[in-house]
Amino acid sequence: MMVAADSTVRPAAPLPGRRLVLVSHSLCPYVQRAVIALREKGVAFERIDIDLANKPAWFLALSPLGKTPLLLVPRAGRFEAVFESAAICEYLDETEAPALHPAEPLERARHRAWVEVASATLDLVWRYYTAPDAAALEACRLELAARFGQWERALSPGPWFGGDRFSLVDAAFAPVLRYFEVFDSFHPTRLIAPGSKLARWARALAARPSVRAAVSPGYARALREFVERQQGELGRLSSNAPTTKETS
Ligand SMILES: N[C@@H](CCC(=O)N[C@@H](CS)C(=O)NCC(=O)O)C(=O)O
Repeated sequence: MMVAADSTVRPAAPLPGRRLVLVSHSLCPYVQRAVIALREKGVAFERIDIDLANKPAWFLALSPLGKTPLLLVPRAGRFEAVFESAAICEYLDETEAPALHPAEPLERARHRAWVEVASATLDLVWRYYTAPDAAALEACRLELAARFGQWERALSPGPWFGGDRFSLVDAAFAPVLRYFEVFDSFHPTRLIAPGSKLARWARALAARPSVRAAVSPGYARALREFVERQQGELGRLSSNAPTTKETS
């Protein structure tokens, strides 16, 4: 998924230190997963936001697909780079307490599979905010509604995806649901039925400190500006609606 080109710094190559470094982009939903995992575990890290429209050479040398997030792990005076959000979150889960994946193998496999569902949904979200006209937007909304219906059936009674423990699945879905907090503020999608398990889950995720800290205070405005630059139907609806009140 391609994201915004501006409002990012262009750092020099990070110098090896003792802390983990998360190479990020301010709007990237996959980065948010890694930040949430790091914060849930209370691990100190440095976040470096880069410009994905002008990728630094050091980043391209470390990230085979040229994508954020990238986790730089200090090792013997240099950095080892871990790429792909799932690999990063799994690495953090294997090295830092508390465990965010369930211990039971079948339940863990189910959680890993649902992380993939969250990733596939991010592709659909991209199609939603780039849909060229009202008919395409509505077609994507209906696809999303079918997905959201699946989640409602898969969700535990709560508060989290699998029950009473926050997990990596929660970290993977939180950025998906955050999009709709912003989109619904100017064009209601009616994807989350009031009183549903999904509504309660979305509220719990939005209030979770690790989730709130995964984006900067200007996120909602920056996301709307980014969507408006896509010049699709949702961007037009955003331009014609009042400014978002910041919720993050
Ligand atoms: N499968 C990757 C997806 C990461 C991804 O798509 N990152 C986007 C930003 S949200 C990116 O870096 N895009 C730049 C590009 O594709 O050139 C993951 O889970 O980490």
